[in-house]
Amino acid sequence: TSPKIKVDYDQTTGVAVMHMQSPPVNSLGLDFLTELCISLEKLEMDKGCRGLIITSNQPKVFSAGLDILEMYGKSPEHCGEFWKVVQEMWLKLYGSNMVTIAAISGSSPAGGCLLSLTCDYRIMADNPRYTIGLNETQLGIVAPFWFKETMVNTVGHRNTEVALQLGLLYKPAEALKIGLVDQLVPEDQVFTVATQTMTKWLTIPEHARQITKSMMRNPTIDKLRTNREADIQNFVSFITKESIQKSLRMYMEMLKQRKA
Ligand code: CO8
Repeated sequence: TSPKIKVDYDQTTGVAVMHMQSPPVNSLGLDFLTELCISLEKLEMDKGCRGLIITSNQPKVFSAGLDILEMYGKSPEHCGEFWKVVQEMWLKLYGSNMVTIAAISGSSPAGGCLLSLTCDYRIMADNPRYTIGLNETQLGIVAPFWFKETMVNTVGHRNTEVALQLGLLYKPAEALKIGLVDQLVPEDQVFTVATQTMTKWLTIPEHARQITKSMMRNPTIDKLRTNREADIQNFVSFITKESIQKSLRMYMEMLKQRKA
């Protein structure tokens, strides 16, 4: 199988770019996330690699979020294995020593939004057709505490409370207003601006920036790190419930109908 992520690493700038290229919508499945974690580990170990830009090679979509098919009609063992790698992705990215920038070139619901929220800075294409947000409740599921805290750490308690209860998907202008993204740029400039922004971030003394980042993020990271197993159990018992499986099925049918 061809790689779901293309990594370009420029040794002269110390910046790596991850292009997500898993058609049609970069959904985050077990294989995708495993590949992501392996790539991240390699980059993190390379002391010369100081910055990471995450973007999408798929038109109109950054990432459709977690692959619903990994959570629908699967055994508890499979769901547990899947959830573990979702945790791993989050732990690695939210705690990364690198400067991380999300170049959000399209829609970014649920897990796609989470992926971008793990980054240090978010630049989104200014196209009102695109949306971003943690829309879990719309699928009848509940964003776990570490999704919630990542959002609170970004946009504050009140914005998060409204967004999560209603499962809001924001247009770029609204996302910018609450601080869910940091900057909007014309569609064809997302990557260029991400690269320029990276250059600026990389001028800050490395060690000071890294310690500051972990000071901001470690309380949240530690909470998951010390509760991983319980969080997996929670997820598995929730997602395998018949009523939840039914919600997922209805949601997938809605996606198909919307298309027709
Ligand atoms: N997983 C699996 N398949 C997906 C997903 C997904 N997340 N998203 C889209 N697909 C499929 C579609 O069903 C469709 O399949 P097919 O071609 O067989 O009909 C195909 O991908 C293409 O999708 P669209 O035709 O809808 O493509 P568009 O370009 O029109 O739209 C969007 C792209 C905007 C991304 C749209 O597909 C969409 O809104 N997708 C759903 C996004 C979503 O709601 N994701 C939520 C996933 S759940 C999650 O990430 C966090 C879960 C936390 C778990 C907590 C539990 C306790």
